[in-house]
Amino acid sequence: MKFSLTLASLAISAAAANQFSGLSYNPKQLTNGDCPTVDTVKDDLKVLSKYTDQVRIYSVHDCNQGEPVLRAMENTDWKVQLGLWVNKNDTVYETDKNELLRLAGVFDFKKHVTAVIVGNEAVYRKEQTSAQIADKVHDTKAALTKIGLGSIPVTSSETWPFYDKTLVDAVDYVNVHAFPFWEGTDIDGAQDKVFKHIYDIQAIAGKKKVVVGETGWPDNGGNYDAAVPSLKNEQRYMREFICRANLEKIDYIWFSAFDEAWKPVTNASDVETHWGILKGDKTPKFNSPMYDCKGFVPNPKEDAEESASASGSRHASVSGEESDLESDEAGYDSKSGGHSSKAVSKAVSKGSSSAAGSSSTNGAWSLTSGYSTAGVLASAVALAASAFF
Ligand SMILES: *[C@@H]1O[C@H](CO)[C@@H](O)[C@H](O)[C@H]1NC(C)=O
Ligand SMILES: CC(=O)N[C@H]1CO[C@H](CO)[C@@H](O)[C@@H]1O
Repeated sequence: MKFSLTLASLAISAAAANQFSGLSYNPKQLTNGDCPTVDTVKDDLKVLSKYTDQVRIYSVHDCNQGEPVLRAMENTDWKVQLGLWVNKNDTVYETDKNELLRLAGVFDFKKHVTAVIVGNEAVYRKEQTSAQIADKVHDTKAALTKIGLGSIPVTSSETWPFYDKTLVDAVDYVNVHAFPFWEGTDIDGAQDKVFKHIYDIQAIAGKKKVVVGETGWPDNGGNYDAAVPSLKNEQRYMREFICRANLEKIDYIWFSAFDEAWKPVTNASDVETHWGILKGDKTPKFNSPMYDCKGFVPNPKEDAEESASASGSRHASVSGEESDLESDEAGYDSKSGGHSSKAVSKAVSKGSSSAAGSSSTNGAWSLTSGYSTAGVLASAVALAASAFF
C-alpha cells in the first residue's frame, strides 16, 4: 500500500516535471539583471524543477554564466543547452567557444549538456550569413570532438525563414524558432501557423530531427496586429502547441521561464517582459497543471498546410528576447537587436520602417541599420517563401 502510494506520487511529480520539454532561461538575477551566482541559479532551478528538467541559455561567456549554471546542476539530473553568442565580431564567438572548452574540462558535459547552440538568430539579424554560421557549427563540433565530446549535438538557432539548406546541412539537428505572435496571427490561427512552419522545415530537413528552439505567447503588453497578448491566450497557445508537439514527438524549448521585469521597456517591445510561465517574483502565472492535454484534439494537418496561403502573409517569425548580452562590452548587441528584431518585424508587417529606430536603447542599432535590415528581411522572407512553398 505504502509502496504503491509512493509510486503514485513519484509518477505525479515526474509528470509535472515533464510539463515542458525545456525552458528558455536567462540566469541573470530577476530583481536587477545582475550576473548570476551559483545560489541564485540554484534558487531558480528549484522553482523550475516543478516544470522541466532542461533549460537553454544563450551564452556561456556573458556574465560568465556558464559556470554558475553548470555548478548549480552538479549532482542533479538537470540538463542544459549551452549557447555560444554570435554577432558580426567573430572574436565574440571565439571567446564564447573558448569558455565552452574551458568549462568542458571542469564539468560533466556528457551528463548535463544536451546541445551546444552556435548562434541565435545571427542570420536573421544580418550579422552572419548561413554559410558563416555553418562554418562555426563545424568548428565547434570539431573542437568538441577533439576532446572526446563529439557525441554532444551541435546546432544553431534561427527563425524559420532563415533556416536554409546550408544551415540544415551543417547542424546535427535543426533548431528552429517560430512565433505566430510575431506574425500578427490571431490566437485562433496560431496552432495551424506554427505547425505549418514545422512541417515546411521538416520537409527541408529530410531525416534530420527538427526541434522548436523557441516558441511562446506573451500574457501582457500591446497587441501585434491580430495577435493579442493575454493570460488566456498564453495558456491556450501553450496547450495547443505542446499537446500537439507531444503527439507528434517534437521536442521544444518553451519561451520562456520567467518574466524579466528588470529589462528596459521600449515601445517596440512592450510585450518584452511578459513571456514567462512564471512571474518576475517566480510565482506561477497559471494553476497547476499549467495546461492539460486531456481531451485535446489537434487540428487536421491539412489546416496547417492551408494556413500560410489563407492568411496571405509570410512575415518572418521573430523571437522574443533571446539574450541580454550587453552591447557596451565586446560589441554585443542582442539587447537592442532583440528589441529591434520586433521593431523590424513590425515595420515589415505594417509596411513601414518607422518603428525600426525607436527601440534603440544604446545606439548600437541605428535607424539606418534598422531600415536596411527591414529591407533584407523582406527580401529574405520572399526568398524563403520561394524556397518553402
Ligand atoms: C570584437 O570583440 C572583441 C572582444 O570582445 C573586442 O576587443 C573588439 O574590440 C571587437 N572588435 C570590434 C571591431 O568591435
Ligand atoms: C513605453 C512607451 O513609450 N510607450 C508608448 C508607445 O506608443 C504608444 C502609442 O503608440 C504610447 O501610447 C505608449 O505610451
